[in-house]
Amino acid sequence: MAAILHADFDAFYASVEQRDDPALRGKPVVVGGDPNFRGVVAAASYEVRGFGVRSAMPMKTAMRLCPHAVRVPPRFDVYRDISRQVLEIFRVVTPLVEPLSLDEAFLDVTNRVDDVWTPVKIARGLKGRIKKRTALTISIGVASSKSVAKIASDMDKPDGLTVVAPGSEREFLAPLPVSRLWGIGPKTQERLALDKITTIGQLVERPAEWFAARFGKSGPFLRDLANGIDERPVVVERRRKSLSAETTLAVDSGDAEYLTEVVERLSQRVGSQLQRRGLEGRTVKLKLRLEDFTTFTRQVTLDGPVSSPDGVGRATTDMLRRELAPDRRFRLVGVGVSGFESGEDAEGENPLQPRLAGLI
Ligand code: DCP
Ligand code: MG
Ligand code: MG
Repeated sequence: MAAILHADFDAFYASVEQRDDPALRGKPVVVGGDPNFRGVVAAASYEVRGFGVRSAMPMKTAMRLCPHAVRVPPRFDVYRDISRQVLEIFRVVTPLVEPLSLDEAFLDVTNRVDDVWTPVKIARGLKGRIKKRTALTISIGVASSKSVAKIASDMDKPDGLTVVAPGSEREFLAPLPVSRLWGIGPKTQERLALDKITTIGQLVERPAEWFAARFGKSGPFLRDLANGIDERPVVVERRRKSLSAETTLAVDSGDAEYLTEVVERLSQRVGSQLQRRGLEGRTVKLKLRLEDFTTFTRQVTLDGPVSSPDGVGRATTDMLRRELAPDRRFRLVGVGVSGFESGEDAEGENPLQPRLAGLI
């Protein structure tokens, strides 16, 4: 039986800001962009969540819900460093670590488990080590699969530890809303509600044919997930397929000079990331969103690979020029590069030998 951990920091960006500025502790904190420039909430501290503030909400809405909230701009470099530190701690336990984002990862500890080191004990050890090293709390879910572990890590936040014993997956999932399952978004949730299906328990009562009819090709997978079955392995190497950056403009604009400047800045950002990672791509993409939210992309495949900020900039500004028109105003622009020929694997290497004793 596999033993999978899913670890996820609590209110990550917001907790880091509270850690580094004692004046913010115990206060409603939102991390994100300026409300006057269409800023969005990246992270909401637990204090501000009581007011209904959530990630991805416009900052304007957040400040209306909680006018005394303190807004802090994000510090990605700091978050990235913490993320690296924690991955190192994870890799002391097992090389089988799959990062999902800066603040979360799966660990396959199956081969590390014995009579003394139960999965729960490993999870407790990790939580303690991370708290000591970063002064932050992380919540962990322990289960026999990725899907259940991920759902479990969210059950007891903040500073949670939720264990789903092998064999009790169905029982654990049954009372939870269907939206907890991978791939069930708000639309699917609404459609299921029309059939009086709101919990995972109600979903699993449906026969296989119903799943196939309702969800097509992904029917069997979803049915498995609802039953607590998920055979997907923890994947250590995940080669990056593309690099991109985008920005919503402060004001919709059709101004050629301004737009070119923005596209060049994004190209610089993507290009320098390419260089930092030693990547070369052949496909350069420009993403555009008009003021009416119509979104489209233009892309070009180059004769030779591109790896420099200027190379990316030449390709994107060319494409931009062709899209400019007197009556066209843009709301968002983005730049991306894909089609890599060589490449690193950011998270693949494991310099540390697994050493469980290091956890205590
Ligand atoms: N994030 C973001 N935009 C989003 C969601 C998240 O920029 N729409 C960033 C900020 C979060 C971090 O990613 O702090 C981690 O995302 P999580 O979904 O794990 O959310 P939190 O860690 O903030 O809270 P939780 O305690 O619920 O995990
Ligand atoms: Mg989190
Ligand atoms: Mg997360």
